[in-house]
Amino acid sequence: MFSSKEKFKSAFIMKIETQFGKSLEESSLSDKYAALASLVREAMTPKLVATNNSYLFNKERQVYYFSLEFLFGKFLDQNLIYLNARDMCFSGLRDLGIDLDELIDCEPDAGLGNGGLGRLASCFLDSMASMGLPGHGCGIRYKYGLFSQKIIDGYQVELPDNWLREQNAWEIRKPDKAVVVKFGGDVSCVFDGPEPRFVHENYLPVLAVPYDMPVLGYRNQTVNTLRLWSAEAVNRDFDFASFSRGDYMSAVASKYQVEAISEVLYPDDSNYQNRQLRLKQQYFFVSAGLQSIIRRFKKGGNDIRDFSKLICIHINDTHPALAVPELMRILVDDEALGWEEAWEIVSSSIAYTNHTIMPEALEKWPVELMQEQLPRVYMIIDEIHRRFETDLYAKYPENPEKVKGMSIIGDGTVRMANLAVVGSFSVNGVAAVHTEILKNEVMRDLYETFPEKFNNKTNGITHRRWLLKSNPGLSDAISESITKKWIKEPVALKKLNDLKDDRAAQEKFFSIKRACKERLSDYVWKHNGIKLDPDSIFDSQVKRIHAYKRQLLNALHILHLYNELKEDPKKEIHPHTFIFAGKAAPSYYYAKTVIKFINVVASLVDSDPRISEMLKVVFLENYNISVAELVFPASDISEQISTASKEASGTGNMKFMMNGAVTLGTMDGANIEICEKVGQENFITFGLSVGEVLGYYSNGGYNSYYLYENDPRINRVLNQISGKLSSNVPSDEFSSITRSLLEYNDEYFVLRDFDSYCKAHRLVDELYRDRARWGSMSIVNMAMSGGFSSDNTIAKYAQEIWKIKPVSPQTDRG
Ligand code: 26Q
Repeated sequence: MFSSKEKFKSAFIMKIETQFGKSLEESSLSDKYAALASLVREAMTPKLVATNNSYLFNKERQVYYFSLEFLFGKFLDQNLIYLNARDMCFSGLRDLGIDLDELIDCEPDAGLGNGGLGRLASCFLDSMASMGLPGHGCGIRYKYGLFSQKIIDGYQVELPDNWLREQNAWEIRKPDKAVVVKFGGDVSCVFDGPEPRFVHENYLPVLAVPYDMPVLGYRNQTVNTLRLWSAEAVNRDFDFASFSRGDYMSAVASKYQVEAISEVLYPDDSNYQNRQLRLKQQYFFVSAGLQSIIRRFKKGGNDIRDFSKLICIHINDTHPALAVPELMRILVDDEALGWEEAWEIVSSSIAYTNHTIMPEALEKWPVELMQEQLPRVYMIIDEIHRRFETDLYAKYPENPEKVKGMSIIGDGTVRMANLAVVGSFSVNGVAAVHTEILKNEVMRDLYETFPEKFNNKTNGITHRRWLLKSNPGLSDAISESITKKWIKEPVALKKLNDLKDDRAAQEKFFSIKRACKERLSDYVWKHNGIKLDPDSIFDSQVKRIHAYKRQLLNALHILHLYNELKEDPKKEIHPHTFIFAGKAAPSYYYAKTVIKFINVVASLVDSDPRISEMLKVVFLENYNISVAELVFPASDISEQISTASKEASGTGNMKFMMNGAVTLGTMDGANIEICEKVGQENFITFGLSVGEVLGYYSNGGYNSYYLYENDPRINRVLNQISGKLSSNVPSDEFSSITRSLLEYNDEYFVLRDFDSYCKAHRLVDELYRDRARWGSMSIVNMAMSGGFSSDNTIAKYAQEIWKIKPVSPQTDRG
């Protein structure tokens, strides 16, 4: 970044003076952070320009990853590492009496995502840039990211996440690249030429202004772009027409109505209200993104007929599925192509990833809402639907039910998953078992109709963020023992297998793990005022709170363990710290009750001095990327306990494994592949299989009440939670939990898997006491984790779906 430390120091001081008009001494911590971040961004700019130029004139295919979510976390530390400038900055700042780590902490997390899907998008951008691949992101610049969570008296309370309060050092506003997106209005057909034309009038124009964020490749020449769109009123200040009519208030109101589109990220919640704004968000960024891609495409001197040869649009779940009709609209209405020609282009440019198999989570939009907000786009969806249905009736004349099931419009709604499958050339699931369930269950008929489109791409995570950056101690030790090759080629981690039974290597690993536990304990002490014991087993379940992820199973087991310890004063277990973290959607009552339940169990355990020597439960507030980066390195056990068949893949499982934790998990999602890679002996599994769960769903035969009556452990914990667990909790506090388990026959098989889960925990205790055994398990997990680097996943997307190759930016400026 700078040729010498001295040059860096003077540039830093100069930056503070010019940016803030202050001397170094007068500047605050956040001034110093902002100055350093600007310097780093400036250092990336020449590469950004060179990368863009090489893409513009290079006739190679490029991919645009469309996602409503990108969950990056902080940038500064990572960018310094990628630029190979961290050590120099650290020492230069130390000379000036500044602690780099304090500056790094100053940056707010970019939390523009809910969880797995959003983080996956960020990992993918990281891998694309680090592999020199021409791949960009396209999303929304939400003013507020996912809500920030406080735990007050054991309950979740939501606060706005105002991450843009201070200037965002990483973005570049590009007002000259703004485009207009149209909402509402009327469409008429005009016959004034050889072909009829559709004219859209009386619409509400919304200005989409791009903010570009640089996505830096690891120590290479590539800097790709994440383009985030912000909604503004077309006339920024006022609608002068209404202003001059004296209608000041409605002019102001309309400005806020427009800006609301990019105001806030929606929490993952299938029962959400105010759907209209979410639909507008989807169309807003899809339309803006496609318009800007086409503008740039033409600027490169390309013919629109070559679009699919040079461009691939990847849609992250169905949230951007309006790309299908919107690209049709642009090609037919704006570019005057015929329908068939346009359809050929669209359906060979768009690829779709599905992230859920839960039918109730598949997106559907009411037809009236679409007609009202997106009249022209709806006409196009209707035409795609009509043509598809006609083909299907010809193919399955004897089976109208089958045709109806696959239709794009049905029951007064637009079915986004069907639209996405029909309009794309590739449909992928995110783990082998998930793809099989899609093909054989959820999308069986669509798979039969388009078998060639379906493929699997098991998720991955960037080892650069989740090991190199977040666990520097472990990274250094790995590099010392197997060289640094793994950083560029993560499968090289496999060499660690040679050390699995090396006692010295194991002890080195344990001492690093201990240091990571101390680091997390310091954080918990500072933020939660709770003391953790770094010599205990750290057993973590960190992820969104959802019934199918079964945080409840974990909490019920802890309550049972408490009962056992209480009952038998001679019983001893290795001291155990159960760590929970995660947010519940604000309107998801059941999930919020589970949070309260965990916190009540935590206090119960704490209230007994003898038991609290062996058992500790903590719920970490406000789980986000920065908290995740402390938890993964510090954990011994990774709880991945979803009901088999429900977790599409999971990616936290991979982050734990990479940091040497052993998985305690069901045979679900990517757990199955992790278990295959590390071997049964290095993975602790329990519970029903996918086949058994699906069998129960289709044939019945499960009776949760029977287990309640016949398993005394279950009987006891359920009676406890419907009685008085704590003096300040009303006795019906947890009735939604007991009802879900007993009255609704335990949809997620919590009680069915309880016994097996308890046994798995006993095994954990036994294995952990055998240090050599545990050390070996941990090392094998790290060694095999390279296979789950998103570099491998992206290599497969690039080869098998996108057909893109690395492009080397032409630069001699470093
Ligand atoms: C829905 C309606 C309204 C507003 C928001 C939403 C919404 C938002 C986010 C629905 C779903 C999501 C996110 C889903 C998600 O993160 N799925 C996870 O994706 C991971 C990456 O593929 C998988 O590893 C996980 O298994 C899957 O749960």
